[in-house]
Amino acid sequence: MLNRKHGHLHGGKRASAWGAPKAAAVLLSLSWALSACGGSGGAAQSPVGSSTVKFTVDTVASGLATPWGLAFMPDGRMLVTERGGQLRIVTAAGAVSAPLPGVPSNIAVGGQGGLLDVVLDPNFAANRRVYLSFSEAGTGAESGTNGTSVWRAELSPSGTALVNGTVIFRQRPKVNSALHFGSRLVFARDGTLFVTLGDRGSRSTDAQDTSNHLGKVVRIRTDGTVPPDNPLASTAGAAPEIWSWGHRNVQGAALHPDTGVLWTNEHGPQGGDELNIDLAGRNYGWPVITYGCTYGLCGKIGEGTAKAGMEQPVSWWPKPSTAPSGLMFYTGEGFAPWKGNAFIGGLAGQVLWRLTLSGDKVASREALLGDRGERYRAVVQGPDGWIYLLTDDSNGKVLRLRTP
Ligand SMILES: [Ca+2]
Repeated sequence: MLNRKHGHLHGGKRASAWGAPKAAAVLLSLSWALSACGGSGGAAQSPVGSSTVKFTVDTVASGLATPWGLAFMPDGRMLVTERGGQLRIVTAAGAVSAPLPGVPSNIAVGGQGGLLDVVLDPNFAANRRVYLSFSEAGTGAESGTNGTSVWRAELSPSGTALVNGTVIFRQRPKVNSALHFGSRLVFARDGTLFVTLGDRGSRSTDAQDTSNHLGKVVRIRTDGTVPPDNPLASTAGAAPEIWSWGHRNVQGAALHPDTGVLWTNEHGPQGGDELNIDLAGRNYGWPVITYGCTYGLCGKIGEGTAKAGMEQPVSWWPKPSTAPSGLMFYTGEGFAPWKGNAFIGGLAGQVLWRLTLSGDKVASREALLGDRGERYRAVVQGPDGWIYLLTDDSNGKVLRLRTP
């Protein structure tokens, strides 16, 4: 039962998905079937299957309060954020540290907001720099509002605190909302930092308005300044940090290992979650074009699914929405058949997606771990070549997938 595989992506120029009602039914039935198989319990479990690989799921750590971001340090330990505002160190053996002091003091915790992603500087071994994204509470005239910000700090020599913390980026404008903070942090190969942002669930035109940071991916230097080759750096009236726009809520991002190009995934409307190749100066359509419909009554959104000058997703998810979070391209040796595959966590979908790629196209898509009933927030390749996941729960876990 576990060795079944989803159908293949349809060809053609338009974005494709397993979007036909029949395919959606297959997805549903598979996920239902998976839920009836397998079991869990204990730190290490019996090998479970995919169409190509048997693997074991280890619970490395548990008891994490809604973990959101995970970054491996050179010594193999992990920095893990908890949405409530704590940054902890988790060892490979599963020991969880006390919260590290030195995180931002004005985190707006609530709804989807809080302490979110974490990434190490590419030169961490020398400069000990750590970057955190978080929803920052407004003060003064901005009291009652919030927005995604990026905190740069250094891990102290003893490794027990962050020091010299400072905000290097603030999403403008701050909004009174608990929704759509985006918030993945990814270093480009040139040392600039991508920050993915959401539309804050606010005015629908914001994601198309390049004078603000709502519904954008931005690219900054680590001192917060703007790289002069950003696509709108010389455009009057534009926010110069912008890399791409027309996004709804981007919660997965990674560089393609062969090309170095940024790929992102985002929460679309109902039946409109997307995977995109995220290129400079491109408009990804929200809310003018999109797949899917409004949550609730499934009302029409925008003008349709395609428009000149707006990008199509590489792949998208029909109803039921999977709610993608986290993105990782596998480059390790432990899962040799999976080399080059993309992995995406599903929150509402409660699966780990494995996508096979053919160049810039998605060739197939397989749902893993559907038997566990867990929401997958982040997916990261460990230095040991295994796949690490964060589960989105008040008793959140670090999981490790390894071959038996
Ligand atoms: Ca789009």
